This record gives sequence, structure tokens and C-alpha cells, in this order.
Amino acid sequence: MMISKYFAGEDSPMASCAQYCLMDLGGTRRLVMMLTPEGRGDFTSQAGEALAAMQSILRGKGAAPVFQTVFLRNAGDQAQCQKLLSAHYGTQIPVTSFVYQPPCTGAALAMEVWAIGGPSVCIERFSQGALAVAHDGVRWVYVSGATPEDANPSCGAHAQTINALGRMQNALVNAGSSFENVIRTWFYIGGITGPDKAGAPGPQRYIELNRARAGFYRGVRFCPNVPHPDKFEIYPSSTGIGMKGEGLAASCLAMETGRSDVLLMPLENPQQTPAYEYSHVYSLKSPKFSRAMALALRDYVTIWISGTASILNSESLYPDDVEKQTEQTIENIEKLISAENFAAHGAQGIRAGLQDIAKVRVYVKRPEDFARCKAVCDRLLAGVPAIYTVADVCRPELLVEIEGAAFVNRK
Ligand code: 3EB
Repeated sequence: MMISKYFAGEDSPMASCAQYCLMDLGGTRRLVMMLTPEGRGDFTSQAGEALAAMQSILRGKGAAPVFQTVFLRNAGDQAQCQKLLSAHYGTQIPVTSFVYQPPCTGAALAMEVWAIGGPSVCIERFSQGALAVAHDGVRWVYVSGATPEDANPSCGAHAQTINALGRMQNALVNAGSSFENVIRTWFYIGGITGPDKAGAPGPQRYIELNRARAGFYRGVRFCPNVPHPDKFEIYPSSTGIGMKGEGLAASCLAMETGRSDVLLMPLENPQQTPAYEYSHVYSLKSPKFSRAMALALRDYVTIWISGTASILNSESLYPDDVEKQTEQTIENIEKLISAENFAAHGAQGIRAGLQDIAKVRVYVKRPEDFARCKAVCDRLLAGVPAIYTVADVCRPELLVEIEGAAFVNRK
């Protein structure tokens, strides 16, 4: 297998707004594109720049976009964005999540787009919100859950979370899958550290999200049919992050396989308390997610890295230093995907480093920290395609959160 990475400027005169990573997984190709327009014209021209850059990356690669996340500076641009995306993709539109997080660069939007292709790839579309991709004996279902318009802020974050999870469950069943197959989730929540409207004086909205998620997951046994080590509890890898407004949006990725030669590994971080064991000090019901989920399939490993922050054990470090927080976050990710940590989880011969990361999303709390945060990422994650957005992190003192996806050969 060859995993190749190309960056803006190396193979085309493409604007540096377009970064991507192409993975050749022995016949099946996966491509992730991170697009942040550089022009400062109106929304339509910026979206046009991102879509044109994407077209130029896709040319000749034989890969179809299946899953995209669109970060918007203004929620009011969503209708126009939807129109432009429909016109661009036609019926072949990927499952789309709209997230109200302004790109740090000042652009009106940014897009993360995943594409896949290859002789054995079969794509099924179920609705705007669900799509399945089958290849190599594995079937993936991508779902975008509740949109903020559907969610009524006055019901509070608990009801919004249950609503989003219920929608994802329905979409998964409709796509021939089920909620127990979920391996990766994203929760974007307005007012994440603020009080909840449902209860006065309400608990924090993130705490309500955790209460709802813990309740919903109580009856779910994740991935019962996929071989996995039983050393740790098994929960999906996740990102829980703020966004503008009062809504909640969620999306997920589910996986099923009849193969017995695969290995699914929920990873915990040797430097961090498992989130599901966090004390009540942080949340009444602990956040039910794994630090990463790794899937060994054939001769390669895919690793979904959860939203990671400057937390050691359970404590936030460097409360007012974005550079140190960014360094600590990246060190946490490095330890999480290291050979030592895979070995500690019972998997020998899997070794991933920061250079194996195909993309990162960097969520920055304060716009003024962007340059300092990016300088650290440019040094430690040199060349890794990235999107930077402004978003609140679940604890007030946390200034940055980073998530990613990594691909490595299995030795
Ligand atoms: C942390 O380590 C930071 O609630 O799904 C990271 C990833 C965080 C996922 C979630 C929260 C979530 O606790 C916050």
C-alpha cells in the first residue's frame, strides 16, 4: 500500500487554500480535502473558489465525494450554500453537515470533503442525510443528524441531543445499519459552556448533552460483531465542540463487516483519564467517548482521533497559554497513536506518528489566538492538511481542541 500526500503548490498551481491527502489503500482510494478560500469576495465567489479547487484536486483521481462538513461564518449563508452545493454536485451530493463556526482566516466558509473510489467501491444514497459506501468487505454509513433548525432551543440541550441521536438512529436503520455500529460521532452545540434554557438556573449545556448521551448509550452495546480487544470499554470516538447560535448539530460514521480478519480498537490515552471515567466535577454523567478508534483492515490501519485538548489525567493545563495548550494537545495525540500505546492495547506492529495524520481540524476558542496556535501546528504538524475554525471548547479554560484522522501501514 502507498499512502501519498500532496500539498498545494506541489503538483498544480492550486491556491494554498486547498490542501489534501490521498490514500491509496491497495486499489481503494480515499481522499480528504481541506478547503478554505483565500479570496474575500461575496459568499458565492468564495464558495466557487472552494468548489473549483476541489474539482481540480478530484480530476483524474476516480474518487467520488461522499461526506462533507461545511463551516459557515454566518448561519444566514446556509440557504445560498445549499443552493450552490446542489448545483455543483447535482444528484451526487455527499452527506453534508453545516457547522456554524467561522474559519479563523476570516473566510466566509471552509469545507472538509472526503471522497472514495476504486473497483470494489459501491455507493448507496438513502436520503440527503445518509449514504453507504461498501468496499473490501466493509460497509460504512455516513449520517448527518439534526440540523439546528429542527432543534428547538427552548427544549434545552438534553432534548436537542436526544432528538439528534434519534434522527441518526433512524437514518442508520433506514440505511440498513444500526446505532450500535457507530464508531465516530461529532456533536456541535451552541452555547456549549453556557447555562441551559430548559432548567433555571440550568446546568451547562455540555453537561446536559452528556446526560442525554449517557442515557441514550445505556442500552447500546457498540460493535458487538466486530472483533475487538475487551480491555477497555467501547464507545465511539467523538468530537464535542461549540458553535454559534443555540442549536445542536450532530453527525456520525458507522461501520459493519462480516470479515473476521479485522480488528477494531477503541484507544485510550496513557496520559489521560478515560473521558467516560471523568469525575462528577466535570459533568454529572461522564462524556461517553473513546480517545480514538482504530480499525485494522487488510494491511492498513485507519485511526479516528477524537477531539483532543490540553488535558493531563483529568486536569486542564496552561489555562492562559494557547501555545503550550496546542503543544500539549499535539503531544497527547502523538502518545495516543504511538506504537507503545497500540502495544498497551494488545496490538503489536502498529505504529503511527504525527506524519501519518491525513487531516486535522483545529478548533480555536479566541480568534486572536489563531496565529500563535497555527505557528505551533505548522511546526509540529508540518504539511498536515488543516482547517482552523473559531469554536468554544467544553471547558472555559481550554483554548484549543484538535481532531484528526490517520492512516498507516500495518507491519
Ligand atoms: C475532553 O478531552 C475535551 O463530548 O464527545 C473532546 C472530544 C471533548 C469529544 C465529546 C468532548 C467530546 O474532554 C472535550
